[in-house]
Amino acid sequence: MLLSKYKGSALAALAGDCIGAEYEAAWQPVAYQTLMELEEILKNSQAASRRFLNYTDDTEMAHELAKSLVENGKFVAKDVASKFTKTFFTSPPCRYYGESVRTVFEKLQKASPFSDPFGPASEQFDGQGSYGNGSAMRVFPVALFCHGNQELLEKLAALSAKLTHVHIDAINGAKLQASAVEIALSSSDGSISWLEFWQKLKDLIDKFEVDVPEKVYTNKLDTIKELIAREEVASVHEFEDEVGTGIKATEAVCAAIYAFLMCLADRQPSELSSLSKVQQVVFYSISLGGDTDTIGTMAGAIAGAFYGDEGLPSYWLSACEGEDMARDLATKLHELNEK
Ligand code: 8NA
Ligand code: MG
Ligand code: MG
Ligand code: MG
Repeated sequence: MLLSKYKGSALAALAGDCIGAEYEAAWQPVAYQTLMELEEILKNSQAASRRFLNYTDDTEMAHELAKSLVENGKFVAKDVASKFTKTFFTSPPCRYYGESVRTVFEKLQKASPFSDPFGPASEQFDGQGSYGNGSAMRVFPVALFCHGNQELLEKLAALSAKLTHVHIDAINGAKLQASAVEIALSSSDGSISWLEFWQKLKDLIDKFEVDVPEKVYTNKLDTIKELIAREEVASVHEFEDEVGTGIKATEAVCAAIYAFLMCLADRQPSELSSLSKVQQVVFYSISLGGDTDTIGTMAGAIAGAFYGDEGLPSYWLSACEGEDMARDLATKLHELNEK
């Protein structure tokens, strides 16, 4: 069962990125009907003519991080920095990296062999660091690697973030997203209510933000609870106003958590009712619009870790570039964790 959760996390993260990337540039809510039309296309296409969906920076970086953890059996900052940098400069244009992170990789490459892996990130935005969601979008392998050890998870989520993102909101976003995947790995469908899941996240964020003057995550998690408990489902526009779906870690991470918790609370839209739970979370998260590939990949990582890989249809996975790699890395991270 745990192996199914590992595979579910890596594969749903992949599907969320690949499917979400189809709508990334629109920056608009995505209609359920549009998503269900894609579902029909994927379901009915023959293997030979199957629509092929490329993954983006989210998966590319997550897989490099996972490969480094697997190869070294521990987090080695120089190796992760080296892998991130090498793939950045050799990957095709369809990866659509964030606009500012290029500067980090250019500086890392110049200073190769990566003597100061955390230096360039700390110079971003006049020393403020990036608050983009790039730290959280790629963090799920840390949760798979650290399963059962929350202290190590928090440490490695922060360290892996700091290679590109030193802003406290980006670091806390990575810790929160990794923690959500860990809670999902550690619990099972039917054994935890959405409110209990939310409370676990709230207890952690209270700790992460204890010294942060502007408690953005704390406030957004409170808003999320209020929105889910409310009788009428919030419109996507209201969600956008109250929480946000943009490239800031504080927005995209909270949007992914909201989508997962809404489905756990059985408040997902009826238009998606023919789908499995994992599929519903991925589609619902993308429907929120904004940074769709990143919200999709993070919601997928949580949902797959919770429900396992059974609900992921083969016609989804075979349409996604990187299926074999995701499966292989999940299996190896599971083996490592068992040792
Ligand atoms: P990043 O570190 O370059 O941050 C992304 C953007 O956030 C920057 O270019 C800035 O505009 C803004 N930003 C971040 N920190 C600050 C700050 N301290 N002050 C002012 N502005 C700031 O990259 P990242 O890795 O965080 O980005 C991840 C996102 O980029 C993901 O959604 C990923 O999918 C990708 N993305 C690409 C496209 C595209 O079409 N190229 C579109 C959306 C997202
Ligand atoms: Mg992306
Ligand atoms: Mg906004
Ligand atoms: Mg994105």
